[in-house]
Amino acid sequence: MVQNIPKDFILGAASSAWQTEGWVGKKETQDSFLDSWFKNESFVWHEGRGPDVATNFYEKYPEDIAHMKEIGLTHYRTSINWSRFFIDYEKGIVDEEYADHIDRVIDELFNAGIEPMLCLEHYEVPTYLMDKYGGWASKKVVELFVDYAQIAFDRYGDRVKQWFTFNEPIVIQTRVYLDAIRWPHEQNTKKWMQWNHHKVLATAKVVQVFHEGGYEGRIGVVLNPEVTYPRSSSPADKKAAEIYDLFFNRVYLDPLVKGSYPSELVQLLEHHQIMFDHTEEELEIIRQNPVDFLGINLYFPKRLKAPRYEWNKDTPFHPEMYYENFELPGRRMNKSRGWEIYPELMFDMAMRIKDEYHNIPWLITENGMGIEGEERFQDDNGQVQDDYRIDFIRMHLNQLLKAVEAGSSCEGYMLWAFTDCVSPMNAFKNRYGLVRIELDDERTRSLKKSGEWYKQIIQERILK
Ligand code: BGP
Repeated sequence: MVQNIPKDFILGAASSAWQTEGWVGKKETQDSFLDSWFKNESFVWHEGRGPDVATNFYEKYPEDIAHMKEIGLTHYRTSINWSRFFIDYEKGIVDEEYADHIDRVIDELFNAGIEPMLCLEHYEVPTYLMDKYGGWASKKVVELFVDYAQIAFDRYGDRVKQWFTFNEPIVIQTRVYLDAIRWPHEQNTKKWMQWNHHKVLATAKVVQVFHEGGYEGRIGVVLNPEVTYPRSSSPADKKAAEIYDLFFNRVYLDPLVKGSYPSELVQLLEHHQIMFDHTEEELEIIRQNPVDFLGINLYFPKRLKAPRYEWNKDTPFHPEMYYENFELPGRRMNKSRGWEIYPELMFDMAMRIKDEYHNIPWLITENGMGIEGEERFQDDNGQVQDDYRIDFIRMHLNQLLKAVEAGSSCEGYMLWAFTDCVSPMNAFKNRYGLVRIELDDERTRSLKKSGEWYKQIIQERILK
């Protein structure tokens, strides 16, 4: 297999503010949801590690960007930490010290020949807004987010041309309010939907501000739609996959790309009395302001089958009433993360966007392989010999490039993550980076074998 990688095809890497920065310079009043969760329930975080130190990117970013330059990344995606960006969230008073840090990171990236892409929220909703307004349950928070976006565009828009509102906007409320597996453990399915709607609405409003403000570049959202595969061709299994798709994928894809929620979803929400509070005006704003492009995070396939049991009527409604997960016997697994490896999903997602979402411009904003105990693979010089990661990237890129040949508008691939970093709960258990981070006080960095390989494919533009 030898494939040419188109000249302009993005070959980058991603991370987020909270998963790398650490708390150096953070004020006590600037906790995000993640910081508070970590403070309140640190025992669920692997080895008690979390966002407090992370990779200390806040101080070490010049070293990381030097590594990015060495590898030759074309783009780097990270987020602005909303919770650290303000001293006063309601009056919009910016923390100049933190905002300068973002300036320095942007400039350093450009000096290294790397284009930054910025996300306005990668789960970093401020705790203050959670406590005072209930977070994204509140329309006030939608307004404050739109104000924040405008301030960020005004400040960085002269240099940053590619923006995203959210990273995986469905995730926090799914874990917290739908599944109730995370602090503060409140089960509330209607609130889950309300958060979803408000993040859709906030995206549409920010798109409007971006376009009306005449900022240069484009504005999108990073979604994590899963490619659904029914267990069998039976109508019951197919229906299970379709309903899953409505609740977890189309709930964002349809309004943000096509301008409206799927009517089948609306019917289900009404039937189960979890329809979100909204106005006609809000739906109109969503209709008028689709995103310019999409980032897609894609790791594993979602296999589904029809449920075997009747739903217990005393259990609050959960979409799981309509489906069960299906584990394909013999599937290839990343055992560290418990995720199936199925590279074909890249091609399948690309064809779906082409056929059902008018081939809107998009790119893979995350894909990668988190592996536990990577020190096992360090050679005598301490370099991680991560051939498994090279194979993983190669297989996924191969499928993506095939999709491009088949007419997909996919513009690139960004690996999660550039350096090892902190995962929610798993912390540093599974390592994702092209660059290893030691957990010493210095957070010492070293390039893995995959980093050298990535450098080579970026230089040669050939995938072998
Ligand atoms: C995505 C998130 C990232 C990152 C990644 C890896 O869903 O956008 O923030 O964490 O998944 O997953 P995990 O950290 O759970 O191993």
